Parts: sequence; C-alpha cells; structure tokens
Amino acid sequence: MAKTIKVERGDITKYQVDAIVNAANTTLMGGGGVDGAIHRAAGPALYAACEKFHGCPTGEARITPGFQLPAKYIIHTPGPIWHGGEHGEADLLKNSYRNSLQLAEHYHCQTVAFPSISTGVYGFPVEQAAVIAIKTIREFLAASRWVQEVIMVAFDPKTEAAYQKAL
Ligand code: AR6
Repeated sequence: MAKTIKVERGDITKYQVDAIVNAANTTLMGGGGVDGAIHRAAGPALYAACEKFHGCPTGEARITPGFQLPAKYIIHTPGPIWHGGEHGEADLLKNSYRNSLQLAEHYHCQTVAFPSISTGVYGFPVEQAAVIAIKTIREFLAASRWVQEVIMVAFDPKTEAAYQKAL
C-alpha cells in the first residue's frame, strides 16, 4: 500500500481513524483549544485515564483509548511553548511528532490524524511548524511498518494553507 500524507480542513474530534493526536499540555489534564474539544467529545473517562500518567514532559507522548470518540486511540503530546525560537522549540516539536508516530506504530495504527501542534495557544509560527511537521512525518513514513496514512487536520484556512505549502 502506498503511504500518504494528506492535509484537510476539519474538526479532528470527528475523525474515524486509528489514532488522533491531542496537542496537550504537560499536566495532560485538559485545557482549551483542540485539547478542550477532545476532552469534551471523548467524555469524562478520558480525564480519569489521563490522571494516571501524572503528566508528560514536552515532546513526549502518551496513549489512551478514544472513549466516546470515533477514533480508536488518542495520543497526547505536549508541544513546545514558543519563546522566540532559540530555546529548542524546533527539536521539541519534532519530538512531539516523532514520539506520537512511534506510539501509533507500536499500537499498530494504520491511519493517524494530527492537529497543528503548538501553533495555537503555544504561539509557534505556523509556517515553520508546518515544515517541521511534514518533514518529520515523511521521514517516519519512509520506515514505518504499520502507519500508512497521516492526515494533518487544519482548523482554519491559514493553517491549511501553511501545511499544503509545506507538503
Ligand atoms: N480540530 C482540529 N484542530 C483544532 C481544533 C479541532 N477541533 N480545535 C482547535 N484546533 P491549540 P497548542 C487547532 O491552542 O498551541 C491547550 O489549552 C487550533 O486552531 O489547541 O499546542 C492545551 O491544554 C490550532 O491551529 O494547541 C495546552 O495548554 C491548533 O489546533 C495548549 O492549549 C493547535 O492549537 C496547547 O497549545
């Protein structure tokens, strides 16, 4: 099967894929943005599952069931907060994508949907983030056994355009 990366506009909570990724924070206890939308849609059992991790460092990832979501799993990763770009932000963002994909691979996920990690509340410039995301996903797909399709789900036209351009 040919491996693919797609960019689409949509609401990631509606995606019926093997795994969706959540742009979380290091507490993993919910928040605003896509994190809030995922927690609302998945239901309170997600909060209880996340509590057991006792947080997650920036750039690492943790997996839970999808609970009330159409997705089978939710992979939670805190992306970096943008502090001007000289504080390891690019490497940390790369880690978020790579570690999320490694978990997806470990759980034999074939289709994975990502939001634009760190480019909302965390302030990472979307054009730079898109290049890092697409490059990291492409490298990963070249060597993956299980993961076949990655969908970048953009919530707004500017984000969609940035990822289309990076692709
Ligand atoms: N589907 C897809 N993308 C979405 C959705 C959705 N339903 N809702 C928002 N986005 P953000 P961050 C987009 O702020 O920058 C939270 O409070 C949004 O338009 O959600 O990594 C966490 O708890 C933007 O393009 O994540 C953390 O504290 C992208 O998702 C903090 O925000 C990411 O924006 C994480 O900040």
